[in-house]
Amino acid sequence: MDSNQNNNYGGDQIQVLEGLEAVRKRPGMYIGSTSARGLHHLVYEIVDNSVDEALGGFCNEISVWINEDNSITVRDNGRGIPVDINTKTGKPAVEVVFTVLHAGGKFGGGGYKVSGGLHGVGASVVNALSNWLEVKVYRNDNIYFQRYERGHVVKPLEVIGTYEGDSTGTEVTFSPDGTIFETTEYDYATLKERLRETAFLTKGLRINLIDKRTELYDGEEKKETFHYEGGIKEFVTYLNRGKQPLYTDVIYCEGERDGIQVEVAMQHNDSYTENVYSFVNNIITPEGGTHLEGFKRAVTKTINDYARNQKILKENEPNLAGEDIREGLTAIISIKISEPQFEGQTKQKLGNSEARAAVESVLNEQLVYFYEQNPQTTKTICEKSVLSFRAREAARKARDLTRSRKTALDGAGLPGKLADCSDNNPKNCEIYIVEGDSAGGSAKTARDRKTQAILPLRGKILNVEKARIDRILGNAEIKAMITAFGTGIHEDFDISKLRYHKIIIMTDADVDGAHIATLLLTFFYRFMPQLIKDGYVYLATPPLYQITKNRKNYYAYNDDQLEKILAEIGKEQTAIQRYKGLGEMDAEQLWDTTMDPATRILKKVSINDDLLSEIDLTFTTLMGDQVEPRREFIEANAKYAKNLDI
Ligand code: TSJ
Repeated sequence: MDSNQNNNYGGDQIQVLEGLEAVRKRPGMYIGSTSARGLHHLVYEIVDNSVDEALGGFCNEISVWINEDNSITVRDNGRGIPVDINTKTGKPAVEVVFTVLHAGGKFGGGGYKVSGGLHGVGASVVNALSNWLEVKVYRNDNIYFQRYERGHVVKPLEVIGTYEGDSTGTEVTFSPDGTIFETTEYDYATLKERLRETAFLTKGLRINLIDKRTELYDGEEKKETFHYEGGIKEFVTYLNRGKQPLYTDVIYCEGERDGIQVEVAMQHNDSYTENVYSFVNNIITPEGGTHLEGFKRAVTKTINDYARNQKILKENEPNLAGEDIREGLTAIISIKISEPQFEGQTKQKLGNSEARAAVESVLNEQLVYFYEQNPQTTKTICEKSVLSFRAREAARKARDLTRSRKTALDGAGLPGKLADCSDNNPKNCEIYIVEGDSAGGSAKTARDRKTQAILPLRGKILNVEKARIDRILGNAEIKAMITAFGTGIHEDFDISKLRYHKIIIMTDADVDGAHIATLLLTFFYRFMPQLIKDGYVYLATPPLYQITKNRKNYYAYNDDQLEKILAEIGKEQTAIQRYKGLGEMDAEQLWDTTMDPATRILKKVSINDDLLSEIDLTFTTLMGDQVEPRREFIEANAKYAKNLDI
C-alpha cells in the first residue's frame, strides 16, 4: 500500500449534501456550461477518478472509448470501486458514489486526491446529466453491475459474473443527456489533447483513446496511446514544438521535502512569451500560488547568483528581474501534496506555505548543480535574460508615455486619432478599432457620439509575436490602443481602469481584414488576455452584399442570406453590390449595417483554455517565424473558413 495513504476508506465518511435534482436544474454550476465544453468535462470528471487511482499507485492503464452512439466508456485496471455497504445509507459504496453529490471527494483512496477546491464534483454529477450510466466493478473475483437513468438507480447492485486472473478494475459507460447539452457529439481531437496532457502529468501511466464511430474514418476505428516515461520533461518538449528551443536539454528537477513531491521541467525558446504552468495533484492551478512562487524565487536567485559569479552581471549592475529570466521560458511545475489548501475567489490558487519552501529548496539545490554541469546552456539563459532586461529598460520610458492620464473629466493624453465618446461611464462606452483612415472617417461621422468612440488604425499593426517589448511599445498604433483603453499592460494591467466595456474590431470582410483582426487579437491575447477572458472583445460584422430593388436596400452578411433575400424579393431588376471594404460604404450605410446597436451583429471573442498548449501554439503557428507549421495549420483549418474573398 502507498505510504501516503492517510485517509482510510470508510463508507461512513460519506456526507449527504444535496440531491442530484439540483445538478439537473443548474448544470452550469457543476460543470461550467452545457456547451461542447461541458460535454467534454463529463469525460474528464470520470477519467480523473481513474487518474487518482493511478496516482495512488494502484493502476497503470486507462482506456477511453467514444462509442458509436457518442456514449463514453472509461475503464481502468485499479482496485475497483468498493462495493461494501455504507452503514449510514445502507447502500453499496459504489451506488453512493454515483447517487450522492460530493460523495466522490470524500473517499480518500489515492494518496493525493484533491479534496475541496477545484474539480472532483465527481461521478454523481456525470450520472445526473446522463440519459443512462452503467458501472461494472471487477473486485473480489466478481463482476458487479449497476445501471442508472438520469441519476436514478434502476435496480440494486448485482453480481453478473466472475472474472479470471487478477484484472481488477472499474468500467463506466455513460450517455450524456441530449435535453441538457447543446450538443452530444464528442470531438476526438479535444479528448485526445486533454488525455495526452493527463498522460504527461502522470509518467508511466498508459492512456488509450479509441473512437468507434467508424463512419468518421472510412470504416476504421481510430486508436491512439499516450504513455510518457519522461513525464513533464516530454510535456515541455511538446509545448515547445513549433518553436525554436535555445538549447537542447530540458532542465529537469525532482525531489521530495516534507512529504511534498516536487517535479519541475523547463526549457527556453527564442520567443518572448512566458509559458509557465503549475499543477497540484495533476490539477492545473491557473492562478498559481505558493508552488509557483517557490519556482520563481529559486530560478531568479540561482540565475542571478550564476550571472554574478561569472561576471555576466557587473558589480554595479542591478539584478535581473524574474520576468527577464522567464522571457521565452516554457515550464511545468507539478507538485503532489496530501492536503492542498486552495485560496482566492475561484479557489484556484495554492495556499500551503510549505509548498513554497519545498519547491524552492529542491530547485535551489538541483538548479545550481545543473548550471555547473551545463555552463554553455546556462550562459545562453543569462544572455537572453540580459537582452530582455535591456529591452525592458528601454521600454519603460515608452510605457510611461502610454499610461493613461485621462481623468474622469478631461481627455488629456489620449491619442490624437481617437474620436472619444462623451459618456463617462465605461459600461455604456464602446470603442471601434477601425482598419484604415477612410473607414475611420465614415465611422466617425456615423457613430453615436455619446457612447461610441472610434480609433482608426493605419494599415497593419505590428506583429507582437515577433517583436521585443521595446519595439512593441514604441509602435504608434499599439501605443494609441493602450492609452485609449486605459488599463495598462502586463503587470500594470488593471481591468477596473478599462474605459470601454466593448472593444470592437472592425475590419474589411476580406483576407487582409482577417489578417489585421488576427494581429489585433494576438496583441490583446499576449498583452491584455483578461480583456478577452472577461468578454470585452468583439468582432464587428460588416455585410458582404448590398441588394437594391425599387430604391430599397437589403443587406446580406453571407451567401445563404443573399440567396434568401433574392428568393424573397425576386431576382429581377436588382444591381447586387459585393462590398470589398468598409470604405465603400458611406456613413449612413455603415451605421445601418454594422454599427447600430439595435441591428448590428457582434461576435464575442472567447478563449477556451481547457487545453493549455492549444491557444499558445495557434498564435505561435499563425504569427511566428516558421512557415511549414503555418501552412499545415491553414490547410487543416481551411474547412472552417467562411466568406473568403481571395
Ligand atoms: F468515480 C467513478 F465512479 F466515476 C469512477 C471511479 C470511474 C472510473 C472509470 C474509475 C473509478 C475508480 C475508482 N477507479 N478506481 C477507483 N478506486 C476506488 O474507488 C477505491 C478502490 C479501493 C479502495 C480501497 O480502500 O480498497 C478505495 C477506493 C476509493
